[in-house]
Amino acid sequence: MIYVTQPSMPPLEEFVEYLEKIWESKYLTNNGQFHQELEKALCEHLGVKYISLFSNGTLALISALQTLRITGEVITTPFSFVATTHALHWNGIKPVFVDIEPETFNLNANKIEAAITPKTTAILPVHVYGNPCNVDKIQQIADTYGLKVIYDACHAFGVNINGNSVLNFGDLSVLSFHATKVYNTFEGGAIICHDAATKKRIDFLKNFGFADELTVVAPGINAKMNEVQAAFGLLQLKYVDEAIAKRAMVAKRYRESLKGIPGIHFLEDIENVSPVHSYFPILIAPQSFGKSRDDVYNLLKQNNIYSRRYFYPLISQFPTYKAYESAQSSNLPIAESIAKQVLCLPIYPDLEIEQQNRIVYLIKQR
Ligand code: T4K
Repeated sequence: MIYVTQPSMPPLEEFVEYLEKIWESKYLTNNGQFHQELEKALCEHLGVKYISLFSNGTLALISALQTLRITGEVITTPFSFVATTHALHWNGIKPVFVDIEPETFNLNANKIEAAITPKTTAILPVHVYGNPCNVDKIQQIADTYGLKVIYDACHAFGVNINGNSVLNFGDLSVLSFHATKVYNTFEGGAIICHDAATKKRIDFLKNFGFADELTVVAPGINAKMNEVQAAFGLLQLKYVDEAIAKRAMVAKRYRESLKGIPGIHFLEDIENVSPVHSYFPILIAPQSFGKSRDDVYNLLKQNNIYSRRYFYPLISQFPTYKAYESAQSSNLPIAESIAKQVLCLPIYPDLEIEQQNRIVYLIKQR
């Protein structure tokens, strides 16, 4: 069985040492020792000022919107995991979908202004597959119109632009540490912010709104990362660079073996961006390739290879969102076209060359 991803697991005996410490301390959650250590270690590793750990990325997104008191309408992309828009819905915010760029599959910054109304309060773009959005242009629009920017950076752990973390752009960025991500804590997530006051508010919000034993300053939620997750995170951090280097090898082999095949297109690395190879998406154009994306998906599946059609269907096509004016096909031609063609191939550090050769062999079958 080959899945689209497989978490890289650190040596079990090393994890047992952490577990023994948790057993000794009997401190299992709520800003424990490993939690504090991980926040510090991640700030250093990622090159960011403040990070607040969460139990998963979805709760981090929901809380990020609460942190900045976002209301009304928010401009976002339909080409993402459904949690991006769900986070708006859970906050009673109306998503306004804007089409994506054909080059990066990210929210098209040139189309944002036309979607702004008096009710718009923020922009929620996604660095899809870890490829950075047009951060400068998005900030320029946000400054002009007085909007907040919250990046869904769930695919962008460790991504830098000219050596600067992509997480340093916008007002807040949100990470996911789900098992399927480049860096994982089983389940987990984080919000990155740039000042101590905001970090304080985020920390209150993820712990029911408690500021101290007797003071509740806001209607918070329980989104705390526990000590087992944090310990796993500390251990994973030791191995994450090695894992990314192995992913880079997998990506390179796909590129070499799928290059030049009519009807198959893949994203090139972007200049000045250090990629982490969260995913390896390809586009399959049926007319020139001779088979559709779903033909390839099914052929792989028959051979116990489970690729994924991230992100199909588009979020705008789900029942909760499809009635919105911005969700209509005429507004999202690029996203609709990409969603029909995209297939994410298996990519993870332990994917063996023979397994990868078999995947490529099957894709090339006519
Ligand atoms: N924003 C964006 C842009 C996101 O991509 C995500 C999550 C979020 C927000 C929300 O963050 P979290 O709340 O999840 O932290 C997965 C993940 O559940 C989700 O985290 C991820 N994005 C999304 C893109 O993919 P599924 O339902 O496709 O994954 P699942 O659980 O079926 O796993 C895929 C394959 O990976 C499995 O078939 C087998 C393999 N696998 C999976 C797990 C969980 C393993 O080998 N081991 C495992 O432990 O959603």
